[in-house]
Amino acid sequence: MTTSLVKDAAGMDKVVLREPLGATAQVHLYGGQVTSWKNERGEELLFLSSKAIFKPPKAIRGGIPVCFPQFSNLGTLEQHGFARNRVWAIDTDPPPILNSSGSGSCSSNKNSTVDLILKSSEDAWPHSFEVRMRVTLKRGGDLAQTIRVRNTNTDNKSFSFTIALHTYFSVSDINEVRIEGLETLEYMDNLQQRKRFTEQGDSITFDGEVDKVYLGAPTKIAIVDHEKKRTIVVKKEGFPDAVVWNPWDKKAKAMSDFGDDEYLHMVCVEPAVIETPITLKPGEEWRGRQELSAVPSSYCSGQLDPGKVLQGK
Ligand code: TA6
Repeated sequence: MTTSLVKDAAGMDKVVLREPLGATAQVHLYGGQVTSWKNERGEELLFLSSKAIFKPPKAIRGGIPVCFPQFSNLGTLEQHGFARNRVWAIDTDPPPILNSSGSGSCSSNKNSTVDLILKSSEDAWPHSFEVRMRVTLKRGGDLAQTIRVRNTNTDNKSFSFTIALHTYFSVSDINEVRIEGLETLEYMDNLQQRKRFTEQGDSITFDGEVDKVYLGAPTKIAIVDHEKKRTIVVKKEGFPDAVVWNPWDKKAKAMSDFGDDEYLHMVCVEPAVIETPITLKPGEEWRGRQELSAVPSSYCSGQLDPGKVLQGK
């Protein structure tokens, strides 16, 4: 298992995680953002736009942006907060993962891990906080991400926040993708002024723009890529909601850092805290986690493997 700090083509710092069977992951210090997760065959499992801008203050379009302390634009801060537009630091407390020469190994266990931290500074948010993120590439290629928010206010003030791991998954063709696990749930539709509806389908498929916040979403959500015969399973803790987003063609064209046809090859499934913000008193800490795994999935007479996957069989 190795973890190393390198520069990307744009000269930005990123940490590369490797595990012995060949899977890798990359985390940019800018935004504390996972920007790549590849399986042992070198296949990229996350979507990163070919037009992504690796230059502050623009957020990197793709991977796993961290939306904190505000999801969306419902509040006083910029869209999706500022955590994704800040440079995070390697967290040396807990003990440094990377040694001074920028490489190191995790002798402690079979995983490759990096710890990052974002501390409050002169942000437009009048609170002291520490956000710690641990990204772990497990032996065999599963990717785990734990994020902790601590209120470090000294003025005895609580603060509330919403948060999401805005994960962009790579898919072969959005028209051949189903999402399992969110059926029958109540959701807020961002395309209809966040009005509430109940999901009717027996799974979610795509034939146009989708921007929905599912409330009280289950621990496990499956993204079934028919063409690739691959299912990505998202396991989440601490995030009661889940956002599903595909911009489709019109919105894709309107985004300068997104290719016109790239909507065909991505879907966002985002563990989130949206409906009920988290409130922390000074000294209190919140923790959320997502774990991503890619499993083979095949169809037989229309029965979806993910049903088994979701039930953990
Ligand atoms: O998660 C879905 C969403 O809130 C959409 O409404 C869309 O705005 C998307 O996030 C991307 O937001 P961004 O600020 O990264 O362009």
